[in-house]
Amino acid sequence: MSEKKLRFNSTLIHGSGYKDKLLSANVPIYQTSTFAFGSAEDGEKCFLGESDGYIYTRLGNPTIKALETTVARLENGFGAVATASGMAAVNTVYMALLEKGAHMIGTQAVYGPSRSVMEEQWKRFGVESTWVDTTEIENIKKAIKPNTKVLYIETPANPTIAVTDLRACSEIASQHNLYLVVDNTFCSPYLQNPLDFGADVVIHSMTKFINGHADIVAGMIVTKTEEMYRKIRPVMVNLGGNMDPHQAYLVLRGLKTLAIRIDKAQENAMKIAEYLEKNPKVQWVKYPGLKSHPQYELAKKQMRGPGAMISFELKGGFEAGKILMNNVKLALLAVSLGGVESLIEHPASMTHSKVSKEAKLEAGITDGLVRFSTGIEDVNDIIEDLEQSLSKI
Ligand code: LCS
Repeated sequence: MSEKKLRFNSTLIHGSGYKDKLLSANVPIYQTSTFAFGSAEDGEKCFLGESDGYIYTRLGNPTIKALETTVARLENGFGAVATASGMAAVNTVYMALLEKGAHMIGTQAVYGPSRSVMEEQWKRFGVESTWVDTTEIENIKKAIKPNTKVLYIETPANPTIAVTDLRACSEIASQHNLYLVVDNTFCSPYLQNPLDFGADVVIHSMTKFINGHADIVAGMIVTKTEEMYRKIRPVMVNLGGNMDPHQAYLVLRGLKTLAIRIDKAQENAMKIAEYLEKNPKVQWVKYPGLKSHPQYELAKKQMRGPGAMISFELKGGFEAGKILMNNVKLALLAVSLGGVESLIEHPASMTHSKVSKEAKLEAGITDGLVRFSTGIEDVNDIIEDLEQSLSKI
């Protein structure tokens, strides 16, 4: 790796700094669980942290390390910890930063399991949580208690595409001594770098835009400081939520085209959002690139582009949603997001079905809400497909 700090698009390709004797163009897959030591002394040095040798893949592996280095650089962080899934990243962070008697404030409309695991599982261990509409900063201030330790933000949020002010959250977090954790999955580091706005930790489901090809599940935690990295890494290692080397190889491959994939997907998304906004079957459209988005100006300030995720409400509610889902032919009726293929889903009955009805309504997840993850197909084909399926309603 040269000393020169590479720009974003070059970091996507060369950011791992990996080089071996054979000068292989790609980071090899070190498909091994364990690494032999040259001698007892070498082994001792590895365990004492006095050498950068590898011990055991759950603790570290060169393929995984290459991915961690690249994503840490893309997020302007000190270091990164790769995990088996986005949820492994979320739970590792919860475990590292919260304990019995501690309280967390989170964005009301987050990815369903990030909230339900807190309310159903972590609660059993004495961790309290309050979920508020974080687009209104006053709601966060009101929810702070003496035992609040973490402010957990998802922006744009899944599935409402609501945008929360990162700078304002970081100010509150520092005033009240809270850790600010941001799930940056919907943007990827190409569109938003929460650590630059004062966040302490960034989480990614790399299953989505970072990998981008709907062929693996993976997660990443990026920390701003070395101290935070040292707090989180052992939790991942001991919890056992590590990534697999083959998974890391695939993400490294997908990551290389992150910028060109998102450029194309968000160009498509803008046209689709404009089309949907004019369609008489549609009540409203939420897309940060539309002036009608409630946080349009804020999104322009903290995001480098509006992204590829759109949500919209059908006038005909649940029934209309079902008709739409059953008639689309190009977009896949599927959960997940951020891949090269367009996906359409119905949060109320799919991703957020485990969230209580009251919590769903409070968070704006209505029965007629549709979430669209824009792919990189020809936009005319996507719009024609939506047109023919919306006409069936
Ligand atoms: N954070 C966000 C914002 C997500 O959208 C997801 C998954 C996760 C974390 C968890 O990541 P995973 O463990 O799946 O890698 N979101 C999904 C969704 O909207 N549909 O299916 C999965």
